[in-house]
Amino acid sequence: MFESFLQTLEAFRQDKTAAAMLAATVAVTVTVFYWVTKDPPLPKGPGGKAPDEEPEPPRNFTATQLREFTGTKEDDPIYVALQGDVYDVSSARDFYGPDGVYGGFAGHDVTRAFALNSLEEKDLDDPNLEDLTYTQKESLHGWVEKYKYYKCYPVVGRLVTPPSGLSLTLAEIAQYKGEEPKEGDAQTIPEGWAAPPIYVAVAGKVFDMSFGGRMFYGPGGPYHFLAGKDGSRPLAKMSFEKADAESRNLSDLTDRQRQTLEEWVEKFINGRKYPVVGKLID
Ligand SMILES: *[C@@H]1O[C@H](CO)[C@@H](O)[C@H](O)[C@H]1NC(C)=O
Ligand SMILES: CC(=O)N[C@H]1CO[C@H](CO)[C@@H](O)[C@@H]1O
Repeated sequence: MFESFLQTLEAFRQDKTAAAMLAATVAVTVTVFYWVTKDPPLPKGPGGKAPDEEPEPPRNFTATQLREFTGTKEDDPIYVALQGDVYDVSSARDFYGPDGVYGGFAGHDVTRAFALNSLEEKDLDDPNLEDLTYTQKESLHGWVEKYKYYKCYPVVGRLVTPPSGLSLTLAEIAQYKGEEPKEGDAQTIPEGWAAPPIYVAVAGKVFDMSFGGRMFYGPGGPYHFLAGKDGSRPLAKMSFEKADAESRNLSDLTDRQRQTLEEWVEKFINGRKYPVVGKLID
């Protein structure tokens, strides 16, 4: 259909007949109708461009995720973390870009380095601020003011250290669906986090999707049905079926589906770098 649409357009371009114009209109209408009425798309496989590649509202970053934002390519954003906030300093690419004097800061927590007015690598990503002198604290304060009020770099999120090494049952995971806790809920938003965690178990590992995946796994997102669940079967089968999301039985998966599952795990760990907070236990 697309091809014939192109041919019609070509005829139209050459200004052959008014009929071509009419045909083009019909083709466009049919195409639009097709896209509007077709089934909702299945989750895209790890090979394809995942829908969770789109821009996000403010989010929380792990240190590992922050490392990605060094502006290596011309249009890539450049982020640095200062006192827990992650700033988008892309507008100062001349300084923080790969060729800038502050290029080494890109993708790092610069809090201690800024307090010490240090360009040394060892002062990056060092959370220790206890030994700062009064002057160093003042210096840090000055940088924060500069970032916030003078440069007005946008804050894109928070730098957060997620838990790791937890052993979680399915019942425990079910409490972390990224929904705002209601009065009397056992689960609360951890200190320093704005958004509650979103746990999804995949092949025995428990990922927190709130680190950059909130649009997809959070409330209202297309994959929210996996939140608080063991997502292994639905992801392996690329299935939106409720029965798959409720089942943990993997015995009937085909080799291809098992491979797809492995690819998801690989994508979550090395691609999206969602933190693994622990393992799923029975
Ligand atoms: C898992 O699924 C297979 C194939 O459908 C079935 O034979 C088996 O009984 C199931 N196992 C459990 C524990 O439900
Ligand atoms: C969406 C999201 O999770 N972002 C939050 C990360 O945490 C900080 C503070 O804890 C919030 O301000 C962000 O909105």
